[in-house]
Amino acid sequence: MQNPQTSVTETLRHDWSETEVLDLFALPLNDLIFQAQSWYRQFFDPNAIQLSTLINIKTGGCPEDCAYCPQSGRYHTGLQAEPLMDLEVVKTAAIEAKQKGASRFCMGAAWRSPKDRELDQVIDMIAAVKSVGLETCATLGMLTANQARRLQAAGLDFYNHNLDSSETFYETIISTRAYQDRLDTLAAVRASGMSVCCGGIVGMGETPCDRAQMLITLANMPRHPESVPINLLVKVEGTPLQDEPELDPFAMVRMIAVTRIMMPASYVRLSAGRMEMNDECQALCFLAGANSVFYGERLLTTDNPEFCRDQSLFARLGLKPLQ
Ligand code: SAM
Ligand code: DTB
Ligand code: SF4
Repeated sequence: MQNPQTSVTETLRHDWSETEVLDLFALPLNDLIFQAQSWYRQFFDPNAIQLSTLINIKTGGCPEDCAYCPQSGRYHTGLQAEPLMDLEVVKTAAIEAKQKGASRFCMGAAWRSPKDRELDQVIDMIAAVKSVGLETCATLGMLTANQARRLQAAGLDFYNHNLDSSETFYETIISTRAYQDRLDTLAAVRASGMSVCCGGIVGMGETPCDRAQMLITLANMPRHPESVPINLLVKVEGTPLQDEPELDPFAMVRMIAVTRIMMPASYVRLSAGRMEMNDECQALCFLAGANSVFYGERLLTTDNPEFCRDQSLFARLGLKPLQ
C-alpha cells in the first residue's frame, strides 16, 4: 500500500516517451512482472478483484464501421438488431448481477452517439441500477459536453469510451470517425466530473509501437482514466477482422503489465477475450496487475465465462471480489 506521506498525484507520471515504453514491452517477462507487481502493491490489495457486469441495452444496426465489431450494420454477422431494452429488463439484470457479486453494472449501446430522447431513457435506467446498490457505467458512443453533464447529474459513475489503438492504427480500423472525436468525448466526460473508463483492444494486427502509443496517450492525459479495459479481439465471423492470426498470449500479459506500470493507481481490466484464454493465462494476467474483469455469461454480443466458472477460478487463486 502507498506510503501516506507521498500523495498519489506526486507519484503518478504523465510524461512517458515511446522509447521508454517500448523498453518496458521488451523486458524479460519475469522482470516486467516484478516491476508491475511492485507498482501494483503500492496502490491495491493484490488479492482483490473488481467485478463489472455488462448488458447490451441496444443491440446491432450501428452505422459505424469499426472493423472488430459484430454490431456494425455494415457486416453480415447474423446478429439480429434490437431496439432499446425495457427498463424492467435492465433492472432485473442489475438485481441478478448484484446477487452474483458484481459491484458495477455497465450498459452498452450500439450507437454512434445517443440522441437526446434516447439519453432520457438511459437516465431512467441509471436511476434503476443505482437503486439496486450498484455503481453505474455506460458506453453509448460519442457525447457532447452537455450530454456528459446530463449523465453525470443523473448519477452515472463511469463512462466507457475506448481509444481502441494508436492514432495511426485507428485509421485502418474505423473510417466513420476520427481519433480526435474520441479524445473530445473523453475530455467532455472528464470535465463533467464522471470517472473515465478507457482502454483498447490487442490482437487486431497492431504492432508493439501501436500498443505503446495508445498507452502513452492514456497515461499522459492530465489524469489517468480510473479504469483501463484491455480487450483481446474477439474474432467474430462476418467482421473484417475475422481471420486475424492468434495473438501470443504473452503479448496480452505484457500489455497488462505495462498498463499497470504506467497507470499504477487505475483499475486495469482483463476485458473481452477470456473465453479464448485458459485459467493459467488469466492467472498470469492477474499476476501482471489486472484487478478487474467483466463478470457474467455475456459480454455485449459474445460469450464470457459463466458465473460459476469465474467463482471457482477466483477461489482457486484466492482472489476476493471487491464490493
Ligand atoms: N458504440 C459505442 C462505442 O463504440 O463507443 C459503445 C459500445 S462498443 C461495442 C464498446 C467497445 O467494445 C469498443 O470500443 C471496443 O473497444 C470493444 N469491442 C467491440 N467489439 C469487440 C471485439 N470483437 N473484441 C474486443 N473488443 C470489442
Ligand atoms: C470494453 O472495453 N469492452 C466491452 C465494454 N468495454 C463495452 C465490450 C466488449 C465487446 C466484445 C464483443 C461483443 O461481445 O460484442
Ligand atoms: Fe458501433 Fe460501437 Fe460497434 Fe463501433 S464499436 S460499430 S460504434 S457499436
